[in-house]
Amino acid sequence: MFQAVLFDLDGVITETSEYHYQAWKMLASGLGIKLNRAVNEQLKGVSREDSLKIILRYGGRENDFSESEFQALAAKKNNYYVESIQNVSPKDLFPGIAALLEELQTHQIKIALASASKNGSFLIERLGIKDYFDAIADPSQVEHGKPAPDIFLAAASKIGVSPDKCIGVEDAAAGIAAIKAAGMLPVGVGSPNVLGEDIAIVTTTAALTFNYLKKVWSE
Ligand code: B16
Ligand code: MG
Repeated sequence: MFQAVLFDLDGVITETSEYHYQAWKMLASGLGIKLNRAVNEQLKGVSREDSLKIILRYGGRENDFSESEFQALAAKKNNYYVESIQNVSPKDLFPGIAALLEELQTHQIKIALASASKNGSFLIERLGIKDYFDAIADPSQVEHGKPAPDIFLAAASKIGVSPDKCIGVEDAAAGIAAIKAAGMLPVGVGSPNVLGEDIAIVTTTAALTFNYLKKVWSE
């Protein structure tokens, strides 16, 4: 039986990608770069710094900033973003997530966050689910972002559960790759076209129940 479930945040627990998009758009327009949703798709699950690199490359401005200017741009985007998530509340939780956390806790399954976001802790507090989490892996402490396994391995290590007893839940292809590389069982939220035909996938988080995870684990 699995002993832990490791959750991605954006796209699994709640939808913050629109807030990220608006914040990046504001930053980019100040640099004369016009962002669109297709570019935003490439930023899902990708760290703040790597997202900025993608945007600057897209706008042909990758060589225009010193390291300190680059860091200032990343900080400016984060200020826009943090301002926009101040009113996030429990009603922004995706369907079924609160019930799943409750069920996992009842069955003494450990729960951890494996998000690329440095705002993860603030968000799960605003969403009213922080008490369910046994650990939050710190993305600023891991060397490689998704698709590398680092953040999932860090989460498992923090709760003291062996990777082969963990389920990882993700909505991004890079995240599924990270879970596989960590030697964990992936469960995708989304479509097989994006996440792969070879893993268990739900189209809505409402289908993520303890019984569903048990079934996937036993197959
Ligand atoms: P921050 P996830 C990711 O969250 C987002 O999908 C991605 O768009 C964002 O750039 C990244 O977190 C870093 O976020 O700037 O708040 O540190 O999907 O890994 O939960
Ligand atoms: Mg995600």
